[in-house]
Amino acid sequence: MWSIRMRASKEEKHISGAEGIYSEKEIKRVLSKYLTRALNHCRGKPDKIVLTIEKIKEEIIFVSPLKIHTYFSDSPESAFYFIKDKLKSLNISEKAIQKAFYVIKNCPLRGATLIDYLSGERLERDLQRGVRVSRIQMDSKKRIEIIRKVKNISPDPARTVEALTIASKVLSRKEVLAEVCISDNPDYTTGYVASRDFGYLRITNIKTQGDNAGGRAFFIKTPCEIDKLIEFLERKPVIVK
Ligand code: PML
Repeated sequence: MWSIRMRASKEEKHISGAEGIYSEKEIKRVLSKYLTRALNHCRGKPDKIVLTIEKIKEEIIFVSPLKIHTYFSDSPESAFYFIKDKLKSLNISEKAIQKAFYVIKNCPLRGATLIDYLSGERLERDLQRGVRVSRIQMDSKKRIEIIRKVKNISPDPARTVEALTIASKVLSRKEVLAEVCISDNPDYTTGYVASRDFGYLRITNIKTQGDNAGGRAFFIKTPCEIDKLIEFLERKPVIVK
């Protein structure tokens, strides 16, 4: 199997990205799909596109997808209070929640920020980049099943599948208590909060249309071996099945 990744940027600023695990015979098709995506993004035309095709040499592990639910919020304010409630039910502190939202809204990162669930301290080694969850794929049958399930409620079912794949890998680690995600796409106003307890909880109107700010925060139960966790999130091949 092969890991294929795409990253498009303009003047070093992130425009779009995609990735998956594929068989050799799928490489050509996927490259063309990723290129089309890189060149046609609402954040603008990139001046650099990096495509990485890497043979996977280590064992692939399989994890289950989180259960999907949707909460229909009517404004970013009510979305925020809803998320806060959910995170507090997991004993995540007010300080940690405020920090996560501050980073998501003010620090454009390629990857996610890792937040200590009590102190609110940022735990990732590279504060400019964050932690990029990589080497992931949704099993093709599962993908069809999930697309069918969300096609009437998600404006972009493929995006929902991608995000669910990331959240399912991330929450397969017991050190991670929860994830919050707001899309950095100005046209995509549905985000989510996820945990093993309440699943993948999509939230409409998490931000207003046209807002470029977005990102991911993972709440980490400390003490933990942070380097091992980062290595898993960035390098371990995982198929969600
Ligand atoms: C959903 O519709 O399920 C939410 C997906 C959030 C996607 C975040 C992103 O743009 O990558």
